[in-house]
Amino acid sequence: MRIPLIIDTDTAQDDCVALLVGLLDPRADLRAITMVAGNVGFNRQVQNAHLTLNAAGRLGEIPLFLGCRRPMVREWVSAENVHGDGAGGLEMDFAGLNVQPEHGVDALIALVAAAPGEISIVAIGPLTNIAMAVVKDPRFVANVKSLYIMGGSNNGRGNITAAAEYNFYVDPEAARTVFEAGFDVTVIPWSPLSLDHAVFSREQLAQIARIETPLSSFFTRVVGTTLDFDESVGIAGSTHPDSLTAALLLHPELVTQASAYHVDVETGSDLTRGYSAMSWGVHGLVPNARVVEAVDGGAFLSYITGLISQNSVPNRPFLT
Ligand SMILES: [Ca+2]
Repeated sequence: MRIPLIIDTDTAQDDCVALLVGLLDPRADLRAITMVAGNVGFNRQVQNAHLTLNAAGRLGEIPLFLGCRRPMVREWVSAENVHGDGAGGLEMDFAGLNVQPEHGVDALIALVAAAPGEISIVAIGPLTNIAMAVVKDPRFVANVKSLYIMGGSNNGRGNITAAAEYNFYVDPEAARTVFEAGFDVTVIPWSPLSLDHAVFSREQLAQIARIETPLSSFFTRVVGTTLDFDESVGIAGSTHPDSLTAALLLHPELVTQASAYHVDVETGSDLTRGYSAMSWGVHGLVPNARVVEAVDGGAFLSYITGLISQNSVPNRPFLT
């Protein structure tokens, strides 16, 4: 049975891989892509989404909606120092490519309202769009089947600060709003889960590059550019928390350990802005999320490798 989903993304690097999961996995029924301010410049993120659709040969087939262009309360903080343009310098002719006229938040609200309880959302950027939909439509939470969130750390290290993971740091008010809203939430944290189970080594990436499909070339180009940065911060390869999040919705059998937690996000402090307090049940708090603690990392690598071994025909030539 196919799983209907929407991917809410700040498209750069592993977001592109997550979109490929939604585009290429036969279990995925990708209804829409919604864009949120995050990793790199907003318009560049839109281009990166188009590049990914093109790599999959699906340009123009999936509606792309533009959501919030900045966090709810704070100034936007980019991760361009990590991601560059987010696509390894890949370009194409973007002429004539359209986005939907409706705002991304309205699209999220309308799409799940049209199929109440059927559509899951994979949220792999700052949670601004999701929080705004919560604020705007009191029925939104109940209409969403499940919400898969990449963000925070489970009593582990941050990436943008010692305390905080990027997505929650950028819009902590949105993250807090979402965790208080009552969704059926699954969290895929940065640390320790993604660092332990969703890092591809240079050797593994070289094997993927040798597949030599258009998709493996795209993957190698987009993912490879952050390797030097990753190694400079002590990570032995490319990181794939966003694609893992999409994969776990479609293939829950990849999860080997998960527990109920109470998750809240710090909004009041400068030092720990965006810190995710994940309470594992001993503090008397009511659980509001399922946090993934371990996955089968080998099976995840095999899954991604299988996806990009498929033959696709890009709609337009890539310009490099
Ligand atoms: Ca992302």
